[in-house]
Amino acid sequence: MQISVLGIPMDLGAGRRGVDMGPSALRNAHLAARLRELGHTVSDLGDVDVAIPETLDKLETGGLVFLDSIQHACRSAAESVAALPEGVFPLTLGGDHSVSMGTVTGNALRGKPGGARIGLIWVDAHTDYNTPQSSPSGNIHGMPVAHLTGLGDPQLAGLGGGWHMRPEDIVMIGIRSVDGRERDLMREAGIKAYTMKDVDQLGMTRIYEETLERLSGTERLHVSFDADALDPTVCPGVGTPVPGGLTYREGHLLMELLCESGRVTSMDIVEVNPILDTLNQTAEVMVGMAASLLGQRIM
Ligand code: 5AB
Ligand code: MN
Ligand code: MN
Ligand code: MN
Repeated sequence: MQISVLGIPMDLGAGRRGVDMGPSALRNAHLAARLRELGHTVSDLGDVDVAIPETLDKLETGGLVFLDSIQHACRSAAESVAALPEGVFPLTLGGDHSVSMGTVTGNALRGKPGGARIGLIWVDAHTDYNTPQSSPSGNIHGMPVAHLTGLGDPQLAGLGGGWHMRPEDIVMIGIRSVDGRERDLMREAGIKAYTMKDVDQLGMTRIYEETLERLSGTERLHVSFDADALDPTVCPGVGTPVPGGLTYREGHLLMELLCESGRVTSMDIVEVNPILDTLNQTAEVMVGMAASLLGQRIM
């Protein structure tokens, strides 16, 4: 397969600095070499232009912090991804999770100007379904999924023109931190979330099977993998750690099964924070997750 790597070195949407170094940490963890070993052709497209926070006025448009610059970076990411030829697998590297507003939009619009029906598998400790009104922090990285479904700020919800995700085409896995009003919005939208309790009770294989069944009507599948879905002992380099996360093997098993499905057409790796990490462990683990999704087998 042909894989195109694109970095979005942005931490404007997060409360803590450092995830802007995520793309560099992932490249240093030998991302391209690992994927080439699997027989893929890998081309690195470099990074999207992202503003440096020190050069900005924090409240650009009143209200949301760094709104204009986040919109700009997400739009560039969406345009770069949408321009890739069909058949190429975009592997997009964050950056904080607000980058996924751009990547998912770009993947939906690729080769289909009105937008394809895309299924979204959101692997995360958090549901990221806040709106500017419901958010306890104001941080945009807690809001990308809401904006993909058309809620929230029109500047961010409008990235795909008239295109939006259908809430029934979203499945979240690894969830263990949801804010009060965010939970109500999730229920109203009817988004399926497998919590850590579900992971314990059902096991990852059953969750995978139900997820594929649920998303069987979609044309393409995108995996958005937030490093904080994994337990903080596995991925310590994240800004919003929550105890009780996915084990190393649960993460790999999900990626291995999704690989076998042959249905996944794009992936994000986000929220890797080298400042908070132990010797680049988190980037190395996340490169392993991408390798499993893209064909690495034990035997
Ligand atoms: B992440 C929180 N729900 O909105 C908020 O890491 C955390 O992309 C969001 O999942 C975490 O600020 C965003 C409290
Ligand atoms: Mn997230
Ligand atoms: Mn998260
Ligand atoms: Mn985070």
